Amino acid sequence: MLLDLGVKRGDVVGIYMGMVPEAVIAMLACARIGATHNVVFGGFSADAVAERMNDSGAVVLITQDGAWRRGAIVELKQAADAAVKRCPKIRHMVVVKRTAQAVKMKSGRDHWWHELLSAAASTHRAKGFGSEHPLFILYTSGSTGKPKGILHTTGGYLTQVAWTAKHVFDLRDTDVYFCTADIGWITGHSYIVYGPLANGATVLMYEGAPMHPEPDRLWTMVERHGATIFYTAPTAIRAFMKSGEQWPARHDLSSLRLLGTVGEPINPEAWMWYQAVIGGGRCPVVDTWWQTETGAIMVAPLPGATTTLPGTATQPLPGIIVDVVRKDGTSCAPNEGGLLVVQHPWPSMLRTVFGDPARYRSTYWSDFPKRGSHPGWYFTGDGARKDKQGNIWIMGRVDDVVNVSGHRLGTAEVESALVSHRSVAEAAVVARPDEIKGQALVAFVTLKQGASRSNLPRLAEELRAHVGTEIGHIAKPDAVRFAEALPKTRSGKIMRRLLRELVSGANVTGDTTTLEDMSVLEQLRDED
Ligand code: 7RM
Repeated sequence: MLLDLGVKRGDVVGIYMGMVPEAVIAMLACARIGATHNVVFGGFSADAVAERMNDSGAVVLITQDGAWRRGAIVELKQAADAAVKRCPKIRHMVVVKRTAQAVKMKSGRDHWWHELLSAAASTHRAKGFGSEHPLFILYTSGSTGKPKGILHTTGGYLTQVAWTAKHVFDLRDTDVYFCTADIGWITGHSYIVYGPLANGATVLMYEGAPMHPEPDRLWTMVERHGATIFYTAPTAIRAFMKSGEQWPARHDLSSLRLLGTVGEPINPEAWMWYQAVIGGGRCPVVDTWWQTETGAIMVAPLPGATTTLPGTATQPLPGIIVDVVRKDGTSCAPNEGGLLVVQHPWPSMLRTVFGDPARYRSTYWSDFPKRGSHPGWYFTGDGARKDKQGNIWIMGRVDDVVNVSGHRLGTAEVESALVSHRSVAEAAVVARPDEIKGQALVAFVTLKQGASRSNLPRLAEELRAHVGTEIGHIAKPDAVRFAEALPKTRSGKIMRRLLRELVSGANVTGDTTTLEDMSVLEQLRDED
């Protein structure tokens, strides 16, 4: 189909779809003909699509009429139309029929997937390409407003995603592997599509929302399909904890034999809950640290070989050389907080920021540059500490690491302490400038269903005391603010930058295009 539309090797093809099989088929079709795919998450707006298509120079956009989400239609074709108006290089749109409501088709430009397919040749011989041939561009947000087009290539990327999928998930032929990520994120690329499929795995892919129509939606599917491996994010685990154990308890989850997490530090409480309630105490939990930029898992236990510990992704995988260092590049002492660097190239590393090699250098390679005999290190942007056993404890992005009265604290640690309190569902901790301490902590907290809201000032005091007991008085937040919800990106990451701007008395000025629900921010601001 793509060849019939004149797509050539090296052309960029946009994919703006929900979680339908055709999305994976489209990605693999690009790979077969040497086109570079640029998947944009189906929850993004027309503006976000246009920006990403134009930045990458895409010539074709594959989309669908609509996607199903909580029983309603997400109008993808409509949004794609609005986007493509501003994308002069896009020559064709291919539209999968999924929801079948009426959509406008522009003749000559727009084509139905099923019509192109019935006209296309029924066989195609996959072409071979060099290992450094571009495979995909995936946009990710940085500290500035403009998203970065992370470029991955073919050989090294596939080598590392295939190896890590096989060994970190202990993937076997009999497994039914279920990863809840969306293919619009790197986790979907590497651990729904390329890693498992390169191993010939059976992959379970789910189109809808995790809590719809009820909070046991995913457990229904684990039971029905006999899923054996389950990979999700801490934010989802905390949401399941919040809705209560009765939901997983309704289902036979005994098919599960391995659980994974990714995306943010997992607080030990959530790790224990996941292990006990979902894993029935039988399943190893693999906490996997990696990034869009690293392409594949870098730090994680090898089940059966590595001793796991709640809250740490444990040790770098074989061949991955990381360290926690000070700003001057010297190694930190055990448990001393520092910067997580990768000191040796790895197969699936990003090759550049598409169209902006200067930004690639300055973002990743300027903190520990190549100089004299120093080879130059990759800076992850994450703060971490390494314990005596060599386990890596991620403390969050460095902008989430704060200094209170000369003490270096990971806001993630304070959050983890807060979440270990019986009333707390989720917490986000940020710093505001403080004349005496340098920085002071403000905690935003959402409460579990059923937690008493009758005396919030007393609960705030209790939470401060609780953090005092868990970490030490230095970590006690100066203020605890109760919220209905926390501002999150569509992939579930708490946008601490917005909270930081809010508590610093500054206007929230930065980019908010990745915020899932704008009203959450308004609500917090009104209470200010
Ligand atoms: C895979 C993914 C990357 C950032 C990374 C960290 C955080 C990811 C973990 C984690 C603690 C983990 N790619 N992060 N995994 N923090 N423990 N297991 O999420 O590009 O979207 O984000 O996510 O800060 O730098 S990403």
